[in-house]
Amino acid sequence: MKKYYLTTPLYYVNAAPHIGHAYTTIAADVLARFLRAKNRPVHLLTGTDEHGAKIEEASREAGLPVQEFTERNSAAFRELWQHLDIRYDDFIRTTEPRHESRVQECFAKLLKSGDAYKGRYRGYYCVSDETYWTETDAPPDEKGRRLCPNTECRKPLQEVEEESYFFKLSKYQEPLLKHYRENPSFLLPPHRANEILRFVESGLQDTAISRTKVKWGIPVPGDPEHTIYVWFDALLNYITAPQSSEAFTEIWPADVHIVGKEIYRFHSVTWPAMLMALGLPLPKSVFAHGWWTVDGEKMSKSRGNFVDPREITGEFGVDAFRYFLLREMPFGNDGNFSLDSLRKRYNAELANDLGNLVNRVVDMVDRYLGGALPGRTKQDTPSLAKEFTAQGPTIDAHMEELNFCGALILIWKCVGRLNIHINEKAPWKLVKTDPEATREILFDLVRCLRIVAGWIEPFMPQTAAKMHAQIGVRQFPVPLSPEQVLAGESAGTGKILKAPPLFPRK
Ligand code: ME8
Repeated sequence: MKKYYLTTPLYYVNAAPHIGHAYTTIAADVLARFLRAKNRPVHLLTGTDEHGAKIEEASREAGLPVQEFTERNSAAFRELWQHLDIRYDDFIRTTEPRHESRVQECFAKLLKSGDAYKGRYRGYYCVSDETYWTETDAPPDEKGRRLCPNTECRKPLQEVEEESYFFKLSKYQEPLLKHYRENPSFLLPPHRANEILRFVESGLQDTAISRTKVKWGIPVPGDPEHTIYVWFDALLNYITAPQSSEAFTEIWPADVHIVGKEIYRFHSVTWPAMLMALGLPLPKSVFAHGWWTVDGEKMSKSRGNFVDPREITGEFGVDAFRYFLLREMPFGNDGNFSLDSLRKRYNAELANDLGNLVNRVVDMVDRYLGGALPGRTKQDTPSLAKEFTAQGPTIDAHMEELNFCGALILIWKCVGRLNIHINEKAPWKLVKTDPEATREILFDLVRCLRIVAGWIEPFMPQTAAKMHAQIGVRQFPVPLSPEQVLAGESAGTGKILKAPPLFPRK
């Protein structure tokens, strides 16, 4: 059975991973966990992009041999993913032999078909973005400098003239436009599609795909004076990672490439054109999410304001960090990160709304039922758990559309509903007159908490596990959907577990 194949970008190893890298990878992990919980076979690929001028320069600045430098920095990404509870299925480094040899094969194939040819490149190059720019893309500013036209970058460009291999991108202009027209869910989210359509309609130029001035790269087969342009090399990772043709057919075509908006063009124009040239099916969609600023400013080396995920998790925990990133900024939009807004959401939504709720319910079961979990009552009257179950399909639809924020908003509406319900029913009063009705209410509340725990598992796996332990879920596999929760109850067994608050107030 074909697996749902999702990917993150391969991150450059020039510097330590920051909140932006964590964001994309957490989003991919959340989607993968959601799908696994639905018993969908999933393949999540991430990795590191290790060749090219940018890495060569950074290793020189660090005073380390480039291999050692990339080794060390790639490991930092893997360690961070472990820390952030990212469960990927494969991690690819572009310096691995499995990748390098297949990149050379692809290059040779394009040479043979005539889709790659030798020429001469004259123009400008941004090392930071590893991007070619033309004279008209980057006119000189008032000081006579040519700066990278990417507004997120604006670094000075290098003037380059060198012999270069080119990829016949121009040939794919019409086929690309046709593909976009016929596959409206290829360019996601829809509000970003126009930018790509305008760009392709305005005319595609052939692009350079090799460098002679950069030594740290994969040699062009049969012409080792040239190394393969880092983007041509890196994009291919999505197909070089599977080791065998069986593994390849299990995952390809990818279901979604999740990328930041600044590399959307590479993924929605260059990459599908490369695949067409290689005679391979195209991914089903490319999803570009927005960018984080920090306290209203762009993150940059000169400002020194890169947010280190470990600093945040050290204070607030891994789950709160994962939750905040996906709750604060709708996936696809831009947003701002600040400790202040993180603290506000932490205290209001995690400590108060959810943490307190779990505490209250566990406490009441302890007090009024001696800690024994309430079992199904005789009538099983219309209950909140049934109302919650009706929300399941909408939450699932949001998740499938990568609308993580929408899903969380809906889940928290349910959490709010539980808090109101407790206040209205006031079990602490009711227990004095009607213990059976109290039991029924507590049974419903525990069931609802089990449903909530299943919904939040993709976002906050540690919290879901703690909730399951506290509310007596001993089944394996743990019930993660409302249907599984409702089907899996054994009446009146087990005990609640009293535990410290899920989210101590900050
Ligand atoms: O571009 N906000 O790697 P990279 C949100 N190697 N996301 C951000 C972000 C921010 N401020 N900053 C970075 C490369 N990201 C290439 C990719 S793929 C074949 C090659 C995230 O290390 C976002 O996902 O610069 C963005 O696309 C990625 O990091 C860029 O990582």
